[in-house]
Amino acid sequence: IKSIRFILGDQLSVSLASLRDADPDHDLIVMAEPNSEANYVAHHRQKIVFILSAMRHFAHELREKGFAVCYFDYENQPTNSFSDALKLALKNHPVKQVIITEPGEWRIRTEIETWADKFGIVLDVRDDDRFFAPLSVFAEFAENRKELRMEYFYRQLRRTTGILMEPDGKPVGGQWNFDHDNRKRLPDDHRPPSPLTFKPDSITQALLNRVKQDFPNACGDHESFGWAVTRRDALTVLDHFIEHRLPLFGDYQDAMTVKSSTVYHSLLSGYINVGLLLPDEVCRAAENAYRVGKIPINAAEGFIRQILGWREYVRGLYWQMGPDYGKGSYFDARRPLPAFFWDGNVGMNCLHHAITETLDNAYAHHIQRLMVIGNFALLSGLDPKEVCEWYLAVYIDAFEWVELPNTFGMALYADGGKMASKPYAASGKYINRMSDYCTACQYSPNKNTGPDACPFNALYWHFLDRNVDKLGKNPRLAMPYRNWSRMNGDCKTALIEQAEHFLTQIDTGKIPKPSHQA
Ligand code: FAD
Ligand code: DLZ
Ligand code: SF4
Repeated sequence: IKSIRFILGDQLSVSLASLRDADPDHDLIVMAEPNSEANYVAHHRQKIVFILSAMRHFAHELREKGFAVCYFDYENQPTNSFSDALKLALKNHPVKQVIITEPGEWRIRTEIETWADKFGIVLDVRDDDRFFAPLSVFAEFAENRKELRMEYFYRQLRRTTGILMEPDGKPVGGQWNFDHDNRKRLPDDHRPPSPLTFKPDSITQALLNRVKQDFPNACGDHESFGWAVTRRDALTVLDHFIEHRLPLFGDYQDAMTVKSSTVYHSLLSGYINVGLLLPDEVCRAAENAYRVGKIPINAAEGFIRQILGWREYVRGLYWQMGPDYGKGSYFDARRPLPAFFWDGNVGMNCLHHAITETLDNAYAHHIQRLMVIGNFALLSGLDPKEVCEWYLAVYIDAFEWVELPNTFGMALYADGGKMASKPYAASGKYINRMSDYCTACQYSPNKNTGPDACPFNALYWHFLDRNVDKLGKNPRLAMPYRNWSRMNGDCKTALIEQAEHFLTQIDTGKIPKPSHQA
């Protein structure tokens, strides 16, 4: 054995930079399930089972290819950290060289940086080229720019990859963006098809049987586990999505409904983030479906923008901002996370659905994450640290490089606008326009004050009013501030009192529960 190839839980791709030149005769693969990774937040039980099962299947695949895999599972060979696992591996196989692909978060990057000195080895850390853009390309993009915006980075990547581009350098369909076509409400009689799920095999089932007792800090329900855990099954999900869901993905991209927790979304984020699917193959499959006439341009562009645009942008931003991104709070928000984030027991029907579905499935789609839960956290002034920890824990796809910019930057605007040009703050009228949640809610989206007024309405004005120093000059908020200033004094006072009453209900834990439980 000449070298160790250390593979992390979100690096399950055979084409990984640190695997593609590996040689079964000379390289030892090391993988581990350390205590540190299971416990840095109260991960959802499905997330733990998903990652561990996918890792175990991946190790099996590598063994079938002839590799020796030294696998530290949590049951039989427990370890405290990745460093601990490497130390044990080196004890049995004292090699000079360790090869790894750069990890997905600062915490582990810092840990790995100690390895060369600590273990007296040569450490080869390779770029993670599963992304479209190397980090140096983002750094160059960011250089000399006063503000960073996704749209420009996305267009740059469309050009360099040629995805959805005409030979003459123009975007396919004549526009870069079809967002205005992608804001339809789901018709009342329309029920989206169910996504593809899988019956757990013996490896997954064994983990499901033990997850509750072995990971007592974990949250959420594991009963509904239907995730793919191998590349083969993840590819089947991709095909199924392209065939049955992508055609209407664009139209209903922003829609929310009690009838479906997934609408037309792909549910591919977990697979892409752990490496079972590659972003390039996912985008090319969507592009191909458009080019052969199976899907409209608003679906193809809308979907590809999420991966080639947002996913690449947030990854670049995470590393560009440095290890302190995520500390502090632009609005000085300090309210603790309400207990209902852990059980969904809240009477606001939109929030009740979004949180309950999250805890049941380790999944909520983007608009639920951003415009319901995130919007609530922003308007109520919840502490960004606690909110970010919650998001990092509860979703199947949550890894810090992607979770943090989305939560801290996009949803909470806690970075003061480094990630997004304005806070995604909205009243109940937005939620009512894009969903059917309000019909069965004890509150009314059309009322601003009174016991049955939608709390989002007064909170929205309270948020703008209390942050006027920080947001009053933002041109994108000129209209709501103008409306606020034109409102008469009594009206303003009533709204502020209404919001403060509600905030007190949060602080005292007396926020109304769903009416059937009240
Ligand atoms: P689809 O709607 O089908 O989108 C297709 C793909 O595009 C996704 O699979 C994902 O790979 C990518 N994508 C879409 N939006 C984003 C985005 N904003 N940033 C990065 N990639 C994106 N995504 C994560 O992968 N991990 C997270 O921890 C995470 N946390 C989030 C927290 C908040 C507060 C918000 C607002 C968004 C977060 N997102 C996160 C982004 C997005 O909500 C999820 O990627 C998406 O909901 C996953 O479901 P899907 O695969 O069905 O996505
Ligand atoms: C999130 C997670 C969990 C729960 N467990 C493991 C594990 O047992 N082994 C592992 O290698 N990775 C795990 N992960 C993912 C890591 O916390 C981390 O986010 C990535 O490895 C960073 O690249
Ligand atoms: Fe949510 Fe308000 Fe609608 Fe109730 S009325 S579902 S709280 S937006």
